[in-house]
Amino acid sequence: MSGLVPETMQKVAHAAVGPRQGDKLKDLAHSTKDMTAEGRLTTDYGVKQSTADDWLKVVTKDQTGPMLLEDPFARERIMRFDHERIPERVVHARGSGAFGKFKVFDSIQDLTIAPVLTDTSRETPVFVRFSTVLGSRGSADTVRDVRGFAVKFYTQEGNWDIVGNDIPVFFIQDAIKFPDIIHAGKPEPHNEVPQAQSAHNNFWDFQFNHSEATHMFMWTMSDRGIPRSYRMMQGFGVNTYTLVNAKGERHFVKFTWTPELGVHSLVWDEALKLAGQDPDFHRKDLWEAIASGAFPKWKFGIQAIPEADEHKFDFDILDATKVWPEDLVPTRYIGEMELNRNVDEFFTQTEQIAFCTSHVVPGIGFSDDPLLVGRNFSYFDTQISRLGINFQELPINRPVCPVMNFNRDGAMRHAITRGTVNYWPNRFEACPPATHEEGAYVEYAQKVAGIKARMRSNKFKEHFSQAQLFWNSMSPIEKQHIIKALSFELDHCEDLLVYTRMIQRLADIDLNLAQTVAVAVGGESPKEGRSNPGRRAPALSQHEFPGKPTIQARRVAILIADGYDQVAYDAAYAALSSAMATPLVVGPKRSKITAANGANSTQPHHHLEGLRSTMVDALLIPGGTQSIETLSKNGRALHWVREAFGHLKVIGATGEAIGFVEKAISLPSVVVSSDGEAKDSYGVVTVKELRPESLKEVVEIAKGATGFMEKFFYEIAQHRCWERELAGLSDAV
Ligand code: HDE
Repeated sequence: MSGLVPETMQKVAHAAVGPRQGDKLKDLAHSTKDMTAEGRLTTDYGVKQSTADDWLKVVTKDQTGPMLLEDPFARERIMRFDHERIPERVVHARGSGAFGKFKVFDSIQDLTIAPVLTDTSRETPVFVRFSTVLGSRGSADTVRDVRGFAVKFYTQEGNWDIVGNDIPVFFIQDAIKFPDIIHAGKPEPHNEVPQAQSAHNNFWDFQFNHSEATHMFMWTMSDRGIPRSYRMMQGFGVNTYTLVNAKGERHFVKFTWTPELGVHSLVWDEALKLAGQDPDFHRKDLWEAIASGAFPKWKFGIQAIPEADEHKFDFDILDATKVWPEDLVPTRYIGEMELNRNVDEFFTQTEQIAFCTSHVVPGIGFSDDPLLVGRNFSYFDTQISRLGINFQELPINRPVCPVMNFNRDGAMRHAITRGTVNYWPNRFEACPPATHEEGAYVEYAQKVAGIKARMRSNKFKEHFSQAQLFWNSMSPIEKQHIIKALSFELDHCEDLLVYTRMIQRLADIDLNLAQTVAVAVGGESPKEGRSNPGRRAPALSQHEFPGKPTIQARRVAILIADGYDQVAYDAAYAALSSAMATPLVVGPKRSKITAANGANSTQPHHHLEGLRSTMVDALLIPGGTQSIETLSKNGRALHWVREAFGHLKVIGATGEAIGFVEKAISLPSVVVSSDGEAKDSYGVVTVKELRPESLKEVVEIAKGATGFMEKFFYEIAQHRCWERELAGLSDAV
C-alpha cells in the first residue's frame, strides 16, 4: 500500500486460504475480472473504444469546434460517473473489511444443531467489516466512537450474520429509540457540526435524558472508544440470541470475539492528532497486517443460560444495556476466526456487503430482546434503500449454498430462473419446502401469553448498577482516561444545562468521578452521590486481555541522519524484520542517507515531516556522532522523541543516541533504584554498543535474542509504558 509497508514485508497473503474458505472465493471468481494489458477498452455494451481522451467534436478550421451530445461513448462515461455513489449507511458509514475463515474447535452439540458451531472438521468462509458509527464515509478512523464488528459466515446452511460492536452493551433498550440516539449523536441539524464526534450538546443532552445509556457511555469514554487497531478489539453480539439443540432445548446466548493480539488502545492525544495526520490509520493497519502475512485472529466465545434460568438474575437477560458478568455466566471459547485476505475492490465488497441480524441458520434463533427484534426489521429494510431489493444477489452477499424460491423480479435482478411456474404449490412440485430432516429452519415453539402494551419489565428500569460495576472494575490508569475523556467531551458542550446535568448524572456512578470532572469542566460540583456497593467484574477491564506478547505488524520507526552507525542499524533492522515487525526508516530527508563508514547508504521510507511519531508504535535511534548531531539540531526530530515519550511509546537508543533521547525527554535514560540497581528509565531501552562480533551473534540479534533487542521487543509487546503515565511523565513533554 502506497509504500507504507517496506517491500520485504509484502508477502502474498492470497495463497494462504484453505479449501472451505475457497468455496466463497471460487464463487466470487465468477464475477471477478482483471484489468490486463491484453484487454481492450470497451463501452458497457462491449464495443471497443478508440480513445478515452476526446469527446466527439465538430472540427472547425481552427480545430476548436463544439462538442456533440450525440457521442454515446462520452455520455456513457459521464452518466456512469454521475451515478457512482449509493447512499452511505445511515450509521456505520465508514468501514473496512477483509475475508477469512472460521473454525469451531470445541463442538457445542449440547447447545445447538448448527453445524457451523458443532462440526470441528468444517471451515466456514467469513467476511468481516469493522466500522465507526457516527462519522460519514469520509471521516477519520481514530475518533472516539463505538466500533462495528460485523461478521458474515457463509455456511453450507445459508448465511449467518453476527452484526456486533466492540462494546458489549448498547445505549438504548428498545429499538424504537434508535432514530433518537442516532440523530442526537450525528452532527447537529442546524449547521452539521461536529463530524464523527460525540463531544457536543445534543449527544450529552440525550445521555442525560436516557439514564439507560449511562452504562454504555462509560464504555465509549473508556479506552475502548479509541482502539489501537481493529485487530486489537473485542467483538460482541450485544443482543441475546438463542441456540436450540437436537433435543429441542433452548439456551439464551451472547457471542464474543477476543483478539489474539490483546485489547489495546491509542492514547487520546494521539487519536486526536491521527484523525488529521492519517485519517485512514485503522484501514491501513488492517490492510498492511494482512498483506504482510500477520493474519489477525480472534477466539470465539459464548455465554449460555438455560431457558429455565432466564429470571434468576438481578438484571433482565434480554436487556442490551447489561452485560452478563463472567462470575455469573462464564465465557466458553469454542472457535477461532482468522482474517487472511484483503478485498479485491472496496466498493463491490466492503461497501456492498449487507448484514442483517435476521440472517440466522437452523439451530440459532432470536430472543424477545426488544432491541434485537427491531434490528431484525431495520437491517433488511435499510439494505433495500441502499442497494435495492435484489441486494442478496450481489456477489459479496450471495450464499455458498443453493438459493431457490419464488421471490422474483425487482430492480437489478441477476438470476435467470427457468420454468413455467413461479408459485407454490405447483403441478410439477417444483421447489418444494424442505422437511426438518432436510435441514429446514424450524421456529422454536415458544409459549406466549400476555396482553399487548407499550411497556418494559421492572428489571429494565434499573440503569446504574452496571455503570458502577464497570467503573469499579477499571484499573487506575483506565479510570484516569475515563475522567479525561468525560472532561474533554463535556468541555465541548457550550450549554451549561447540558454539562451541569451530566456532572450530576456522573454522581449516580461515583461521587469522586463527578467531582473530579466538575473541577475540570467548571460545572457545579455535586455534594452527594448514589451509593456504590463496590462490586467488581475484572473481565470488564481491557487490561485483562493483554494477548500474546508479540511485535508482529507493530510499526517501529528507525531515525537516522547522515553518519549513522551502520552496524547497529543493520542489526536492529534485521531483528525487527525477522520478528515480522514493520521497520520504517525515517530521516530528515527521503533521499539517500550515508552511513558513518562512508561506504554504505540507506534509502529511508519517509522523512520526518512525512511520517509522524503518532503513526508508529515505537522508536529506535541508532548512534553515530554526525547523525545524532544533525538530529539534535532538528526541531522535528526532537518533537518526534518527545511526542513518542508523551504517548507512552517505547524508545530504543544505541551509543550517541542515548544522550539525544535524554535531552529530548529531559530525563536520564537510566535510573538507579533504591537498591542501587541501574534500570532503563520508563520504557527507554538503551545500550552503549550494538556490535554483533560474529555471524552467530548476527543470527541471534536477527532472532531478537540478544539483551538489548530482547528488552526492546519485550517493551513493545507490552504495548505502552504505563509506569511513565503513573509517574505523571506523559503530560510533561
Ligand atoms: Fe445497527 N444498524 N442498529 N447496531 N449496526 C446498521 O444497517 C440498527 C445496533 C451495527 O458493517 C444499519 O446496513 C437499529 C446494535 C453494525 O455494514 C441499520 C438498532 C449493534 C452495523 C442499523 C441498531 C449494531 C450496523 C445501517 C437498534 C451492535 C454496520 C446500515 C435497535 C450489536 C454493519 C446497515 C456493516 C448498521 C440499525 C443497534 C451494530 C440502519 C435499528 C445494538 C456493526 O440497519
